[in-house]
Amino acid sequence: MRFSPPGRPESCEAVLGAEARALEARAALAGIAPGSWPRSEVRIWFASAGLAPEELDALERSREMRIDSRGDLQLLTGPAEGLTDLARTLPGAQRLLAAWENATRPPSSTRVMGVVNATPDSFSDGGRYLDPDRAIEHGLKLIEAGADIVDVGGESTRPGATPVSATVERERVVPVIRALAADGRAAVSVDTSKAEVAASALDAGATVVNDVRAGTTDARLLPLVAERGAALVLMHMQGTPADMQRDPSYRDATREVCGFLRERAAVAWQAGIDPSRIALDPGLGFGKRLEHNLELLRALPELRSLGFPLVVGLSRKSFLGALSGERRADHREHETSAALALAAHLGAEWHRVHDAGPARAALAVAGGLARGAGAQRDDREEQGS
Ligand code: HH2
Repeated sequence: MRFSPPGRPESCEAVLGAEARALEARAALAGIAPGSWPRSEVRIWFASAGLAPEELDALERSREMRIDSRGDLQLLTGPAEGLTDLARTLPGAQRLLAAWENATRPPSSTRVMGVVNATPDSFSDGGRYLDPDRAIEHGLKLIEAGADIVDVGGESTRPGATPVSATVERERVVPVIRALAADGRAAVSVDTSKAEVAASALDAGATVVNDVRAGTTDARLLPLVAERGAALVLMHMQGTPADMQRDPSYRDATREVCGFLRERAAVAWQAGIDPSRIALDPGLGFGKRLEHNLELLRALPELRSLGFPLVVGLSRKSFLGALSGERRADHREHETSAALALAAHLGAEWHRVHDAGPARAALAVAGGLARGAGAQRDDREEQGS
């Protein structure tokens, strides 16, 4: 089924389109940061099953483009101009070009999403902000420190956390959301998978729904988001918080996470949510071992080939402690800043963090590095003033 709401760039339609479903375009492999690969040269991994035999044939016959087989994947290299020429007549080449452009486009905007956990049991700050006044005060501090969005949650999703009812979750988040939305300086998001909680949060002024279960557990959630015109974060999780860290396993983590997010984005789109209001999150720490988290971080440029902004929540997570040896989650601020700057360099646009100030500083450094000469000029001006 094809669906293309007005205003959506053709490229994303091409990646999500039904006939492209089988296409595993792997653009900009690990180590190639968005914007850093010369855009005049194309380097795309794809599964040949995603192209019609005559399309593959035409690509192979092209004098400018080169295809190398690596297992079940093909690596296409050559000048972007050559692929653009082929794309005029070959739909398969069009899809490959679209995936490449999405993966390598410079990040459009970076956003800091400050976490407000109105819970007794969150993994790094459980119990500190259960009291609504303290949660509001914390949210305001995050905004002052530079958060563009504050993400308010009333149920912990740490491994083994006890689920709470919609009534309890709503009572925890609504007063906090109402106050932070009334402040007006930052957007407010609600971290929930329950339509009932999301509806009350949107009534209280939230404009973003962050669902770590990507709309898979409550069939009313996506239609609600569509009807209210809210933005939506769809996150990947393997298993449930109760069992996700027992034995996470993947044959190909990148491909599975990519496939899941693409499918959920398509379902959200079909439910009537404007694609320009969808962001995707690989769900670091949710049903993932250390190696899966690292692989997914390295694969951020590939995940961008889906054409949606990427949200990354790595703040204080245990895989960072596994690397540095820091056992206390609330002492992992340096690990968080280092990983955040790398994630930004690889194309993450929304950064979900417990401390907004250090995140802003890390983003300023990553942004300066990406901008190069322009940033140096700014520095000189600052030094001279
Ligand atoms: N991580 C947590 C919760 N919500 N949402 C998105 N989109 N991405 C994430 O990585 C993510 C998330 C876990 O962090 P936290 O809220 O601090 O902990 P807890 O779930 O224990 O409340």
